[in-house]
Amino acid sequence: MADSGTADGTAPDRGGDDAETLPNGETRRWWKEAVVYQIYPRSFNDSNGDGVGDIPGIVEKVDYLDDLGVDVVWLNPVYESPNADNGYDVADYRAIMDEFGTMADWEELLAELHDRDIRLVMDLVVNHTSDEHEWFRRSRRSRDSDYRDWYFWREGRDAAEVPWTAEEGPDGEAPPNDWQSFFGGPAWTYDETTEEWYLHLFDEKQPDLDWSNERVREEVFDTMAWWLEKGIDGFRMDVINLVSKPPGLPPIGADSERDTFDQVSEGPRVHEYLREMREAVLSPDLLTVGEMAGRSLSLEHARRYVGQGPDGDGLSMLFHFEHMHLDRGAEPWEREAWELPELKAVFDKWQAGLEGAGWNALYLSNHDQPRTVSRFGDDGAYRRESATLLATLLHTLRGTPYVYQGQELGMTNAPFASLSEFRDVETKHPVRRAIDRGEIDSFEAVADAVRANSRDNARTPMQWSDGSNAGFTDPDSEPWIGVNPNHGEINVAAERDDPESVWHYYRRLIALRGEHDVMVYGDYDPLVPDHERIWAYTRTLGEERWLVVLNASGEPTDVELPVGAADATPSVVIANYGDGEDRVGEAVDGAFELRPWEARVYEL
Ligand code: ISL
Ligand code: CA
Repeated sequence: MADSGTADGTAPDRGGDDAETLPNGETRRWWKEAVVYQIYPRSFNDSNGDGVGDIPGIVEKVDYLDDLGVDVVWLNPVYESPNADNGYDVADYRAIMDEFGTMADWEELLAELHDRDIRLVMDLVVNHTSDEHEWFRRSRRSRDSDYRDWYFWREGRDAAEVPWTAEEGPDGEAPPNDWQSFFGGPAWTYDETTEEWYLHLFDEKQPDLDWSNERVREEVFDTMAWWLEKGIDGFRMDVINLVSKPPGLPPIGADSERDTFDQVSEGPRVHEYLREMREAVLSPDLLTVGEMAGRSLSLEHARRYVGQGPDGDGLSMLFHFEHMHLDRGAEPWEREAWELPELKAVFDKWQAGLEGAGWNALYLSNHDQPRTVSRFGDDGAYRRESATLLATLLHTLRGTPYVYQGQELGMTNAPFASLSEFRDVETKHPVRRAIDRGEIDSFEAVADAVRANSRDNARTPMQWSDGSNAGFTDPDSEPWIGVNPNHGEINVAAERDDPESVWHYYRRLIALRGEHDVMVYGDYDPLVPDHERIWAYTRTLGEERWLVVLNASGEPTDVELPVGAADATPSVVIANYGDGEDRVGEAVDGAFELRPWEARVYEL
């Protein structure tokens, strides 16, 4: 791997592009070989006892990250913010939020990471700003402010003439169109100062920037250049597929199957804007990952986003949401049933769909999603087995794995007992609103579904120890969100002491990726796609061939796989039952017997 920078925070050399090509035509890149660790600073480690995680707290844990072996840290937003949406409402892109520390603390973090060859990727939140950002303050002042057209200001409609309504706003006036905020209610807020409405796809404190304004794009690119100058290694781009709004902001219409995400994602100029960004500030040596929110992203658009040729937008990779929508209904209190073949089909589609065209980002959870083991595994009797099986999956597909803090411990969803224990706008606002409007009876009536869906599951504090507050903050302090009561059993200290733990298994997987090109670059070929319990595939690079066999169920399962192993007794690379020692030297002949949630990786 290339040198990843120096202790004083200097960026690694981004010089000439003479990247090596592998036997299957894949281009070698550091960000393909990397494992990314995502840190949600508010919930990671609190250094000063105010109950809120902070940057000095992350600095204290840099050696922890180094021991785990990760190559990159993606930091959720740490910019100045009133925290209506935990930092996704940025008031100043070039300053650090007071609660998290100072710019000097951030610089120290970058230097400490680079010292250990760990790179740093920052969150770029530029679909919207905070309403407290200077640009919006000015925009709001008058209809002829210089900043007016940095945002979307429109006159209301006559409520008698349109089918949509809003509770707020002057009598008889409806918002400019029928778009809905992703956090509930209309996507427009009426502003008395100038008697117009402004657009916010998220919270009313998150007004959308109008990217069709060239000055907006220039400011965004300048901000990016400013952070790159400070030595960072890339960006995670928040809802970047929403930045080009359809001209005229057309309403969705009553009987349409479409929702607001469908209406605003992959807008007409999105690729043009990203190519402009690529020209202005990006390079193939940066890790750039676009968050492509919503359920309507097509492979065709995806290939353009990650295309590295002259017509591509040049992002390193993207987050799609297809697997995230399998179990979730339209509202926070709605759930959908799903079966394993559907989940496999989503991954098969994206593995094949980007082959030769771009690179996958692999994730099973993040700060917006429930915990991986509770959602796709079994957080009861087979917590360790299912968490390690899911870890095997994450690290053996083709793409770059993203590990969300606590996932390496098999942290679980939390037992929130009442609505007041939640902190997230995406949970609280829609549920309160639906109760007020009589659409649901009470929190208790929908508690199970809300608990299963909530983003707050991911946001309970990192479990460092079995002590009070899980070692996240001082024992006497009040954490900003409750600690999961299972920290007595699930915590870093205990798992580091136990060689059989989820943590040690993650550590081994991460190390393996650094040693085997086939694990990173190998072609992916699915086996038994319709099997209801078994997930199996091969990875092939030149002469090397690996087989991954996963029993994604709590039942012992037999399976015949058409693998045609050259060697009848292939070696086990890694396995989650006693490291597969009991299988060494065992003939496979394509017939496998797997224990509940058993995972095995063979070298054929
Ligand atoms: O898909 C979701 C939940 O299942 C959404 O929360 C989705 O992740 C979100 O709409 C887009 O997320 C990003 O932008 C939001 C912010 O609240 C999220 O934390 C961020 O990841 C607005 O900036
Ligand atoms: Ca703190």
